[in-house]
Parts: sequence; structure tokens; C-alpha cells
Amino acid sequence: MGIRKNQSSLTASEKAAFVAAVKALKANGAYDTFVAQHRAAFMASPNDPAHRGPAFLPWHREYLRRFELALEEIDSSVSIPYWDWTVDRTTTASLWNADFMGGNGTGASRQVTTGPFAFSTGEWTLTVRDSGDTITFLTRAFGAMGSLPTQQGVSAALNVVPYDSAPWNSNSSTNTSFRNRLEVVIHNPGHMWVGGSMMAMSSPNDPVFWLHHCNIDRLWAEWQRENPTANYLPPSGTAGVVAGHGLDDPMPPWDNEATPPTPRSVLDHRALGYTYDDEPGTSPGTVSLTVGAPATSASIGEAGEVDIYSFVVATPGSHVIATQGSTDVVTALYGPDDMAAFITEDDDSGPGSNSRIERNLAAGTYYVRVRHYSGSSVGSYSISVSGSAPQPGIQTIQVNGPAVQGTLSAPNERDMYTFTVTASGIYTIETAGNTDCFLTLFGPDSQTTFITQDDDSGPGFNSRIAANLASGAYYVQVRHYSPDGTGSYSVSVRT
Ligand SMILES: [Cu+2]
Repeated sequence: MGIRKNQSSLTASEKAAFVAAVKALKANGAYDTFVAQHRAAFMASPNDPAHRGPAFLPWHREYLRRFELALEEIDSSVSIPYWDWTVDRTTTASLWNADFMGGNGTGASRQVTTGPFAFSTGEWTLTVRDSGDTITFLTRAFGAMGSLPTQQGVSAALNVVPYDSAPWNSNSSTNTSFRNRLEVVIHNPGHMWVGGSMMAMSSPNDPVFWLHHCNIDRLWAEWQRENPTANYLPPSGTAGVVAGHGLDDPMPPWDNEATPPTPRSVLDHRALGYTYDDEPGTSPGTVSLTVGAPATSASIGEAGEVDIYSFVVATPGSHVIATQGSTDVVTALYGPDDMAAFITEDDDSGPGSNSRIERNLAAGTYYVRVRHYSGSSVGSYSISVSGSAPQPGIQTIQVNGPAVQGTLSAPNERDMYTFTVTASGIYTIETAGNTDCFLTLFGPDSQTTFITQDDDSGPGFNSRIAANLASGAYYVQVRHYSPDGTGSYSVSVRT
């Protein structure tokens, strides 16, 4: 499931991947086909299947998804990011940097001269243009035609129910048509604030079109979530409704396909294969964190929301999962390699009301669930995972050599050992001493591929594993049977 992220949270490499995929579509001609489809929809007015009617939102959802699938054919890691103009609303927002969308237009022509879509790159010539338009370079005129939507404006729009109302066009009241409110009061100003190419019927010539419409689609998804009983309107066959705008109408220009999309077929965006990074319960679309990387920004955007992250521990040892910011979040840790295997939870062990978990972690994938301490509160935070040096490393056990001495000195400690099998056969891995050790065997040549585990098959409370092993490197994890238990032991491997 692809996750559409806030563009402000993209890493440099994620931005580069998006730009590269967009330019690849431009180079192979597919991009201009998308631009032409959008222009053709407008030119069909008064029978425009995409604008000034109920299907404004479904048509653009289908259109963006098809564009996204084309991007994914170039680079499967790419999703369309969204531009939240209620937050990133200045001409100097990072969105407009030279590594992403490029900046404002300059001079009398308002030509965009910076970034990957500048005409001078030789890779962004506008070939599909509105009739009479001879300008072949991208243009922008930030703010010249109006203001960006505000958070208050978006909140007010999200409060409008029903979905749409008669006369099912641009004359529908913005107090009784969520669609027209979103289209006219929120969407149009985004095009107008950017200005230049974004004002045209061929507006997808500006790649920020996709980020702008992605945010519109996100707001529709949010409205759907908050109004689960508010259906799409109107049904097919309603008098005065333009073809393509009824619930089960095939949507042009895809209406000649074997199974043409309809407004109904795109109502569930998750069924189309994507989610938004701020949706509650985006699992299994977890956000991945990298050990040692800068903190990732996020927010509890809705009461009761749970954000889910995953990270991979490659080097066993002590790790710290910490949140930052002024929001009182609670963090729970699960794993390894099991989203349901609860390890621990923390509320306020970090600075302020932040959470902080420090644990000795074996190799594997871990999962973090973050929620607000209060089930009715929201707020932003950031989260990071660090691995603290020094690492104890993985000790080697010689097969048929002396037992290796070890100590479980902290609750929940996991000691990792490795041994090498050169001739396949039965190998016995065994602990000795007075500590109730628990053994887990992984391999071959993997610290996370589980083979077997044992608690008390050896003398006393000792553990013993006898396994038929092929050649390769194997990993033995030793922990105490009790999460709070400590003590010393020795461990050996014999044939
Ligand atoms: Cu459009």
C-alpha cells in the first residue's frame, strides 16, 4: 500500500526520486498525455466530466491514481506527495527549493528559471498548451491572483454536508455542497495563488498540480472518514446532471475501457492502493524509521489516532526510541519481527511530557505505536531511534571449544552469539549454570530467521537445543526466562 506523504516531510532522496520519475514520464511522452486529458476535460465544457460538478473529486482521484501508477512503473518507491498550503504558504517554503519544485516566476514573462522544471534544463518544454498560448516555458506568479486557503477555511469546508446538491454544478450552494465548497473556495485559490501555468486548462504542466490536487484528495478522504453515512450524490440518471457525474456513470475519457471507472469505483481510496500518512490506523502502511537518522515529524491529527512506525535493528545492542515536541504522546514498542509482541510502553520518561524507551534489542524488525496520552487530544511531535555505542558485538562460540561465559545484567537483556557449521549434522547448543536461560537459534546466515527455541531441556533450568544444521553461520540468542531476571551463565556448542 503506497503512502502519500506530506511534501514537507520528504527526505532529499524521496524528493529526488519523485522529480526523476516525473521527468522520466515527460521524456517518454506519457506526461503530456496526462496534460492533454485534463485540457480536453475542460474543453468539453459545458459537458466537462472533471470540473464544476459532483465528479470533480472522483475524476481527479482516478486521474491522480493513474498518474501515480505511471510514476510507480518508473520507480516503485514513489507516491504523490501532498502540499498542505494551510502550513506551507510562503514563497520561501522548502517546496519551492531548487531540489524540488523550483521557485517563483521572474521578469515580465514570469518564467520559472530555477529547479528541475526550468526551461533551461532542456527537459521541461510545454508542448500541450491552451489554444492560442505560445509560451513553452513554465510560468508562476505567486500570490498575484489571490491567497492560499487557511486552516479555518479548510475546517469550515470539511463541515459542509451533504456531498453535493442541486443544481449539481458550479451554482450549487457552498453551504449545501461540500464538493462545490472544496472545488471553488479551497481548490481554485491554490491554482490562482501559484498563478502562471497553473491558471490554464493545461495546468498539469506545472508538476505542483499533482501535489495541490493530492491535498484536495486527502481532504475529501478526511471528509469521507468524518461523514461515513454521507453518500456520494447524485445517483445516475438524476435530471440535469452532466454525463460522468452520476454515481455509476462511466467517467470520460476512460469510458470506453472494458471496466470504466465510475465515481462509485473510487469512493474507497484505500481500495485503490494508497493511504495518507496522517490517516488513523494507516497500518499496515507503517512509516519506517532509520536507526541513527534525524527525527521524523508527525502529528496526532485526530482524536484517538495511532501512528505506527517500524525500524530495523541490524546491530544488536542498546537502542533509544524517543519523541520530541510539546505533545504528550505515549509510545509502545513491539517485536522483534512481530507487530503484536509487546515489549514495553512509556509515557513521560523523556524531557517534558515526551516518551523515551531504552532497550537492549536483538537484530530484527521492531514496531512503535504512538498515541496521545489523552484520547481526545491532538498535536504534532517528532520521533527518532538511535543505537547507542558501544555495542557489545556478537561473540563467537567455537564448535566443540570451551563454553563462553556470559552475564544477563539488565532486565530483558539479550546476548547474541554466533557459531559456524562447516559440516552438516546434529549440533547441540546448551547453557550451563544456575540462571534460567532461554535459548533461541537463528540462521543459517541470518540473525532473524528463526529455527527453534528452548527453555528447560537441559539440566536444572538450563536450556538445550539439538538441531540438524546445514553448513552456514548460526546465531544464538540468550535471554532470561523472566523479563526481569538477571544472572550469569555459560553457553557451548558441540557436535
Ligand atoms: Cu482539474
